[in-house]
Amino acid sequence: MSNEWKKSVCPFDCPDACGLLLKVEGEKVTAVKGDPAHPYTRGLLCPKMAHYERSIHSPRRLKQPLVRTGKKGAGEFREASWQEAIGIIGQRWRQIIAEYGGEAILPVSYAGTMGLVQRNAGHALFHKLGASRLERTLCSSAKGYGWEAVMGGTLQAEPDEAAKSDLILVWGAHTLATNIHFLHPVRQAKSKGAKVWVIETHITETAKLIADRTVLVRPGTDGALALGIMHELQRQGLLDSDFLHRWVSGFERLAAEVLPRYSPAKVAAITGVPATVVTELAEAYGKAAAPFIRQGSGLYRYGNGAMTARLISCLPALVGAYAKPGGGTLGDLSTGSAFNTSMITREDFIDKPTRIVSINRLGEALTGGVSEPPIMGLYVYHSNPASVYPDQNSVLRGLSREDLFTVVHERFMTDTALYADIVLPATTSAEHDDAYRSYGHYGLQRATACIPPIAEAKSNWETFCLLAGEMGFAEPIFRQSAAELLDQLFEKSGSWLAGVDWQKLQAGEAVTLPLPENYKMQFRTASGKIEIVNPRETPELPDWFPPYGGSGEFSLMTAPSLYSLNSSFNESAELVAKKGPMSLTMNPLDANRLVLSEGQRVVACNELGEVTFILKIADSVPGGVVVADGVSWLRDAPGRRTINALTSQRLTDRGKGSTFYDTKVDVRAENCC
Ligand SMILES: Nc1nc2c(c(=O)[nH]1)N[C@H]1C(S)=C(S)[C@@H](COP(=O)(O)OP(=O)(O)OC[C@H]3O[C@@H](n4cnc5c(=O)[nH]c(N)nc54)[C@H](O)[C@@H]3O)O[C@H]1N2
Ligand SMILES: Nc1nc2c(c(=O)[nH]1)N[C@H]1C(S)=C(S)[C@@H](COP(=O)(O)OP(=O)(O)OC[C@H]3O[C@@H](n4cnc5c(=O)[nH]c(N)nc54)[C@H](O)[C@@H]3O)O[C@H]1N2
Ligand code: SF4
Ligand SMILES: [Mo]
Repeated sequence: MSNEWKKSVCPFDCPDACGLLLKVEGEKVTAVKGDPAHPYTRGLLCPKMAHYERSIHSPRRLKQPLVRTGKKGAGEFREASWQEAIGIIGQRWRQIIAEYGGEAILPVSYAGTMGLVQRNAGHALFHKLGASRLERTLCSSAKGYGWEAVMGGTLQAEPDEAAKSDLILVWGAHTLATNIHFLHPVRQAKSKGAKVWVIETHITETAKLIADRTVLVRPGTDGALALGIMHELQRQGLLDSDFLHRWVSGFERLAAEVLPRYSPAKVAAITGVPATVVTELAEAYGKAAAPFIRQGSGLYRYGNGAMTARLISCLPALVGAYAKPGGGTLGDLSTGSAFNTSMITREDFIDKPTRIVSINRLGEALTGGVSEPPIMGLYVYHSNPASVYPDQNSVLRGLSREDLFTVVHERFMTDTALYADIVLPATTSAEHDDAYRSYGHYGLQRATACIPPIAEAKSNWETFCLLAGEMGFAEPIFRQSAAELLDQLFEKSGSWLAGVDWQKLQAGEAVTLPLPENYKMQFRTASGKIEIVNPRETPELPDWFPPYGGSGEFSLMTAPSLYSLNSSFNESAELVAKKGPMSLTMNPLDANRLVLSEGQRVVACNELGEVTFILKIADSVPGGVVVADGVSWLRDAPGRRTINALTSQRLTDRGKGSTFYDTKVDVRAENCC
């Protein structure tokens, strides 16, 4: 029996995209470790992936297609062959298209796998069907929008730059849980004397681990804090005037029209950050030789998220940080332009433009909130809407519709799969071919299947090829393998990709997209300058305005858990046990006032729903804030609902993003009133 360590890549939606080594014995993966040869992840794995082999070979894996026999959501199914399941889907789709037109079918997918082929696998088929299109703005589109409004397509700092910084602001990022490898450059910088400030809504485990200073802001007020820092940089004479003069447009107008309104006292009143701390933070930022800002996504999931991103993107410009080795900012890297993914997504298959449905409003769309035709067919792959999309009650109402034909392609029986008419079993990354880029570093790596599919599981790509055959589509793309598609993708992509070490890439080793010299200073904007004033935006100048808020007493933080990734890894009893029961953490003074005690069942509620949690009390959480630990499956919920029964379908100011954190709740004992 062969027994070797094979290179692979972590497929999950995490900025780190770790290099993996999978120990393969016969047809089994028996162990997993980090690949020490990976230039950025350097052999370290997070706790979620330490036993990936147990997910791959979990007894809970879906093994064959299933056909619903009970009520929607009851989880009653019979086994079926692939041939039967594909036949049923084809027959129902043909009926729906005949009666309502192609737009009555909606594909729903997000980021269960980040692979270039498997993630984008459905687009070609759904374009051929004339289906509605999904606007995939669930994660951090407001953050991207705000960056682009100021910086255009400028490349962001690669993470290891932070090692050369003397001041790192970790701004709304739970790095220990969500981006563990960024701790490496942080530690290197700290060993050379750098200071780390964490800007958060509560004292996270990340803050406890790395922060020299922790600044707690009122949720959704970071834009005002950024303006306060800018006000103080100007007042204290810490601006880089040469840089501003040469590379920035609009600072004079910002200084004249906006900054006077953001004195430290005013900013303290908005943000809750003491005026003296605003002054000290500005002083530290302005005096640092090379300040670096690591932006998470939490602070942008608010009604004012895109504007917050615009404001924070301006900060480095005021002190010329983009010009300094170790300075600048890293939010999300958009390396997508390196790849000609239209070869896979095949927009050219769209006959006439079809309806676009927001992922953040799936609940509304499934319950009548769309123009004609109604959505009658739903195809969900590598996503778990019932758990992770906002307004769970609305999503579940939609999924419960007896007249909605739902197909779910999954690795496990998720909350969403329970509502399917047809469940199809999916492969894990160990069983299919793909290539992975990252949104947290400039690496790229190809991974080849290490073991055959478990039972009857099929990859996304194979499944869509079968469906294309069933629907009679003869385009050559539907007869190609994922490996062939990857070969073509690499061959036909642009000049950026041409710069990588080709042999290494094809051999499955990690490569890095080459960065031009002085890349942070090549401003890819319309004017070639950093656009603090942007004539294409309304308002032209960035300013702060409040988030949506709501009538509840507490701001609800839906903080990422160390032991799950969105809803993934909840299939593991071991990781769920490590996470512990679904908890809500509250400040001791608030708990006293509400006469609530540690360990009791409490209900958080607002106009959208009610969720039962087990109460934890800790002074790491300030008054007026409550913190929930990640996303759980309904099965593990002490009440009938999980966190997203409280979050809303409202969109961000720009970028059509989600507003998960812009959520207010009241909290009471479960058995009262
Ligand atoms: N373990 C684990 N890793 C993950 C994930 C996971 O669920 N678990 N999810 C993955 C995905 S899809 C993503 S997009 C990334 C996200 O990674 P992050 O950006 O780190 O996570 P976020 O959920 O966006 O929130 C980060 C922090 O923002 C804080 N925050 C919330 N509101 C505000 C605010 O108004 N101001 C400030 N300053 N801070 C605020 C929250 O308290 C939280 O600690 O992580 C990825 N990695
Ligand atoms: N309350 C709250 N909600 C959130 C967030 C939050 O911070 N708070 N975070 C949001 C963010 S940032 C994001 S990005 C979204 C993530 O939302 P999703 O992308 O839907 O992520 P997951 O919930 O992890 O679900 C992915 C599913 O894909 C399946 N899967 C994995 N690989 C494959 C494959 O190759 N093929 C198929 N067919 N299936 C596969 C997994 O088993 C898993 O059930 O959630 C969002 N929801
Ligand atoms: S989830 Fe992130 S940190 Fe963990 S192994 Fe995957 S890429 Fe690495
Ligand atoms: Mo995300």
